[in-house]
Parts: sequence; C-alpha cells; structure tokens
Amino acid sequence: MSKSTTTRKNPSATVLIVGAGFAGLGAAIRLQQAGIRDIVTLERADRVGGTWRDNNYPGAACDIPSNLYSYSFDQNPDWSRSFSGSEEILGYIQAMVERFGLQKYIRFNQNVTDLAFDDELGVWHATTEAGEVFSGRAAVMAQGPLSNAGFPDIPGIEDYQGHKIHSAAWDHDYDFRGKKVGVIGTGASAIQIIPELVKEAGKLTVFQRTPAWVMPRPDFETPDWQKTLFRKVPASQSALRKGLYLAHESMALAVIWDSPVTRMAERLGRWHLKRQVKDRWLRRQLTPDYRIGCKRILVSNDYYPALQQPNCKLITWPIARLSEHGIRTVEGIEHQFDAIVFATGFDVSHSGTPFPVRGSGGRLLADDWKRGAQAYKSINVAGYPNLFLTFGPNSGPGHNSALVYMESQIDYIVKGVKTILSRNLKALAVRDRAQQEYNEAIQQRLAKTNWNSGCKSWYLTEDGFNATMYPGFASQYANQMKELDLRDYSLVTA
Ligand code: N01
Repeated sequence: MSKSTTTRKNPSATVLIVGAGFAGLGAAIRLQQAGIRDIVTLERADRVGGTWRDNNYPGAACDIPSNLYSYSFDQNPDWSRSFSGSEEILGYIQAMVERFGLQKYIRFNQNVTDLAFDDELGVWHATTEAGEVFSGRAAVMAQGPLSNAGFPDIPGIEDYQGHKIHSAAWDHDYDFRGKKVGVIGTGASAIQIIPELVKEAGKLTVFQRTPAWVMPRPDFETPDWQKTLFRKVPASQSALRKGLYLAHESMALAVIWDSPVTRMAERLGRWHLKRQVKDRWLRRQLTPDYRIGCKRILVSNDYYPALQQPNCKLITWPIARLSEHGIRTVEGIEHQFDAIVFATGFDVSHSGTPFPVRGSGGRLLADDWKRGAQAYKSINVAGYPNLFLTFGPNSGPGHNSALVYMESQIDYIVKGVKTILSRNLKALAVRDRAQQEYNEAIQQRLAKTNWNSGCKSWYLTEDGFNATMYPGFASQYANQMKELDLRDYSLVTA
C-alpha cells in the first residue's frame, strides 16, 4: 500500500469491488439481494459499462444472442435484435444500475493502483490514483480480462506519422470518408469493423496474419409480438434462454474437443466461405489451416462480402514494419495510409496482474503467477484470503455466454462473503493443496482440447500455457461453483 501522506482513508466496507462492468455490477446486485449492502465499487472511468463502454467501434456487437448475453435475474424483453449492438448492451448495463439502485455503491474516477491484504485486521486496502484508500473485509476483482487496449509489438510502430486508432479506444471524431485506411487484424473486433469502414473509407486494406473460421450469424430484428409475449409471459423468455443455452452447450462438442461435431462445424464454415466468396484465390487466402475452435470462432454475414467490395483489398503478406507513411510487407511493398486501425486485441495478462496485488505476508500475486496464473475454481488464490476473482484463470468460455460463468462466480462470491460474516472470519483462505489438485486436473483436461492443439491465440502464453479457458461445458463449471466446500479452505477467526 502507498505510504503517501496525502492519501485519504475511507471507512472500511464489507465488500470492495474493483470495476463497474458486467461482473462488478452483477456482484453488487447479488450481494445486495443477499442483504449485504455495505459495498464500495471502485471504477476507473466516469461511467459504468466496462468493455461495452470502451468497445464502441462501428459495428461493435455481441456474438452471443442477447437473450443469453444478459443476466438471468434481469432479463430484458426489449432486445431489438437477436444479437444486439454494443450501444444497446451498454444501455442495458446502465439501466441495471438504475433498476437495482447501485449508484450509491460506485465511486467513479478511482483507478486502483494497489490492492493489499492486512493480515492483522483481515482487511483488503485498495489505493487509487486519486490518492484515496478504500478498505473491505472481502475484495472482488472485476476489472475485466480484456480491459486494456494493446498496440502490437510491430517494428516501426512509433515511426508511423498517420492516424493510429485502436479498436478498443475508437476515435469517433476521425472522418474516414475518402481516406486510405489500413486495418491490421482479422479477429472478432476486425470482422465487425471492416464491413462498416468499407462503406466510408476511400480505400480499405486489410492485413491478415491468420484467417479465422467464420460462421453464419442468425441475426434478425425482434418482432413486436415477441417483445409483448416476453413482457406478459416472462417464462416464455426464460424458455428461449434455456433453449439458446442448451444449443450453445452442444457447441462445446465442436469448439472444445475434436469430435465428429468439429468436422460438421468445419464443413459449415467452409460452406459459408464458398457461398459468400466465389473467387478461388481469395477463398484460398481466407481458408484456415488449423482446427476449428483452436482460436475463437467468429460469426458474421457481412465480413466476406465487405472484403470483396471494389474499394477493399486483403493482404496476406506478413507485415515487416511500419514506416512513416504506412505499412511495409515482407516482399518490400510499402502501403501508404492516412490512418491505420489496430484491431489487434488486448494486453492480456496471463501471469501478471492489472495492478500489484499483495496477499498474506506481502506476497505478490504477479510473483506467484510468474509461471502462469492459477486459482482454485478460477475464483480464489492460495495466499490471498478473502479475495475473489471474476474471470480468473481458466474460466474463459469458448462456446457459451460469458455471463453464465459470471453468474455462477458471483453467486459463489456471495457464499464466500456470507461465510466470512456469519463465522466472523479474519481470513477465508483456500488451501494450497486444493488449488494444486484443481489445476492439475484442469491442465490435464486442457491438453486434450482444440485450444491446445497447435495454433497461436490470446488464450495461450508464449510458451503455450493455457491459463485462460475452462475445458468443459458451462454446466460443469456452474455445477462446481454451487457449493463452497469449507474443507478446501482454512478459516481464521477474528
Ligand atoms: O483480438 P484478437 P480481438 N501483426 O486477439 C492480429 C472478445 N471480443 O480484439 O490471429 C499482424 O482475437 C491477430 O492475428 P493472429 C473475444 O473474446 C468479443 O479481435 O494472431 N496481425 C488477429 O487477427 C475475442 O476473442 C466480441 O495471427 C496481428 C487480430 O490481430 C477478444 O475480444 C467482439 C498482430 C487480433 O485478434 C479479442 O478480439 C470483439 C501483429 N503483430 C472482441 N498482432 C464479441 O462479439 C495481432 N494481430 C463478444
């Protein structure tokens, strides 16, 4: 914790939450519903929304249907489409704050720079950039795994004198009309941006390093009768949600493991490509040479058509470097641009932490995670009592809604906090052995998954360690979170 004499100390709360995105707000709601109202949520920005506040590039939308990409305890009958755009999702999150009266818990413009556990008091202290200290008996890290835009490590990136825009920090003031624009990346963000940019830019050049598997997107407007039905008979929306959930669960058989369903999914991907791209050479350039599921599967109906617009060109030569005026590819050609869009992903911290996290005896989480992040059920870390992670190690979904995983984590957090309070604990500390056994099993299961089958993705560290994904069905994950087994924890009473 910072020793600055100018830090202002706030009264200790029961629960300290870092981040007011989906996870942080969901945690506040469930804690409140469980009667725990002494909550402080620290948010680095001046608005709620997390990734949906920041990712507002043209075309930003969710690739999971809205009826599933929302909380089961706060269903929205009014989604305008099957796959809603980022603005509508942000609106849902903002309305959630109103509906559940969460404003009183949130402290905006409080960027946490240090989180430290006080063994004596059994309290977490969060120091913020604004020079304040907030404390809580339990701390919830809900800052999001994809919250920091990352420019890639391409030689010459500083030399480029044109306009640089990252997908996660969009410059809405830049006028793309008639401009020569380069896009680096063909991942989930890029395939949403490209169809929109191609409508505006004079010339769009897309730099692809690895082609993605792209599937058709069953996106349609919600008919009014359906909204009325959902409002009048909420059970009908729950039934649709259940159906979508089960359909996505079945996709695990294609995404996670190599099975006959994987082959069927690959056939569907190839069919989509062949149907939308008639040119054989372009089709060849866009055909993935790795197993489907290894990288995130993308869904789009307008990406391939956008690439075939007369003002769009796909470049598959590797990038050698950025120059003053553009991008030079390895065969020696310089492509000059007014602006370059980096749809190159995020700074994903596989072993580090977003800020120093100091546990029992001052141990540093970044040190403990030097050889790869590990946690017990992705939520607790040995040596860091009363600390709960959301989207911690190995809780990433590849085939189902992130919010399903998040809900089960949040409910587990409520159980943990209730245990701390009802037993008056100074420390609820997961045992090393329990964490080790859990992770051995997870890594053994991961070794047999598509994610670990040889391609490069942000799921893996440079040396191939997968600290990101959960190797099973969402239902398996949720089931293991149903019970807080005190045999796996040591309890220190206050
Ligand atoms: O990032 P990515 P993203 N030179 O890492 C390329 C979520 N998300 O922002 O594949 C050249 O997927 C890189 O190439 P390669 C979702 O979880 C969700 O698109 O590594 N190219 C790739 O093509 C997703 O998984 C939604 O060879 C370089 C691209 O940039 C996660 O966010 C929407 C490069 C990066 O793709 C990240 O998606 C959007 C370099 N040096 C995002 N470095 C939903 O719909 C990187 N690339 C919910």
